[in-house]
Amino acid sequence: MSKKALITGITGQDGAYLSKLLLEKGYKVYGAFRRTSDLHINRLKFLGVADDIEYVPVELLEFTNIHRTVEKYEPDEIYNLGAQSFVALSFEQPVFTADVTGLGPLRVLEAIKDVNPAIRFYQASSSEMFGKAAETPQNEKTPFYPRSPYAIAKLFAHWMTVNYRESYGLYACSGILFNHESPLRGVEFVTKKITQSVARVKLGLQKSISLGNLDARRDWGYAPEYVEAIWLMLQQKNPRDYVIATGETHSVREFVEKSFAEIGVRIKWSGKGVKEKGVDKATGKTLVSVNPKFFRPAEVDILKGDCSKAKKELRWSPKTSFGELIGIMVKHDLDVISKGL
Ligand code: NAP
Ligand code: G4F
Repeated sequence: MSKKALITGITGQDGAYLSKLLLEKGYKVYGAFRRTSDLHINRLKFLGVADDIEYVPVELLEFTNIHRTVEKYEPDEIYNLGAQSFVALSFEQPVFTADVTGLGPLRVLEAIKDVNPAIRFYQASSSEMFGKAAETPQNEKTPFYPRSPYAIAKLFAHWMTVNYRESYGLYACSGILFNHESPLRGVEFVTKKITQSVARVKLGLQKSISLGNLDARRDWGYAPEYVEAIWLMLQQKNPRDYVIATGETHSVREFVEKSFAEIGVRIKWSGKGVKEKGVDKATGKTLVSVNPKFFRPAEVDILKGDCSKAKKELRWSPKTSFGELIGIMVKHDLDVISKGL
């Protein structure tokens, strides 16, 4: 009999790629979505899997709803990907973020404990939990120092996952995933914002791009590979937590330069701080400027992961390079924007 998986956050980037992976593996997939005026399943449609999912309304703020869903659908595995996932917004909506991103997973854990403790649980934890990191690269033993309401909420959920595993024997894993991107990434995140803007500049639809901290460094990987690691975590003999990362770190500035290089433009930087500009070396036109409105009250300066444990125990390793990832994203954006999609 095929396994049953319940995925929260089905409409998001990872929800789409994970659904596709699980369907290919023969799973019955229940897609938990929060009710809005429109069920936005564009990512699932893009991957050609929208019609193969059974949609279930699940609100992470509502315990009774989660409990009934777990009881009714009897999943073998629950992947909790649902969250208020945008770090910048968490400074504006800290209480909401704490509730959805922090308490949401606890509600799911409680439902599992109550209904069927044999259900396997995955929690989408984040490298943001390392924050002002005590060491580089970061691994499963690196101390946490969260720098945003989002990261603090994720840390609460991380420790709850560990606690329910240790207290009640649940098969519960926390995947500490570093930034992972794709053509399906939300437009508010810096990578997609850059690649989409670069495509629009190339097509004459936009003149320039405004960004925040150009010096922040992230470990950016390719989302379709990261959902494989997520699935692998729930297939082991024993539940454990894993860092998933590429082991490379790059600045936002490098991301900008490489993205423009994809359309044959070389960027020359001048000025400092909020006066800094990135100009087209050939034409002198300003293509990049800094707007302090994109600065965060507290920043995470550098993230770089060490995924040795996942390599050894899950036999997972990243494949797509930083340059390849940017190439995939810019090409996709050029393609869909030029077709008016
Ligand atoms: P995403 O594209 O922003 O998707 C987030 C999902 O959560 C969406 O489906 C969203 O539904 C859903 N959601 C939000 N609030 C909800 C609520 N109150 N009840 C139920 N569902 C709710 O995020 P992602 O990039 O796929 O990331 C998946 C998970 O991994 C998130 O938990 C994120 O925090 C975590 N994570 C991501 C990364 C990364 O680099 N992508 C790295 C580490 C951890 P709507 O479509 O209705 O908004
Ligand atoms: O793309 P970002 O918004 O991603 P961030 O904050 O690293 O969070 C993402 O990755 C986490 C994993 O580490 C996930 F848990 C989380 O859910 C999310 O998926 O920002 C990346 C960096 C930041 O340092 C930010 O200050 O880019 C900098 N940045 C500079 N200009 C900008 C901008 N970020 C955004 N979103 N927009 C800008 O204009």
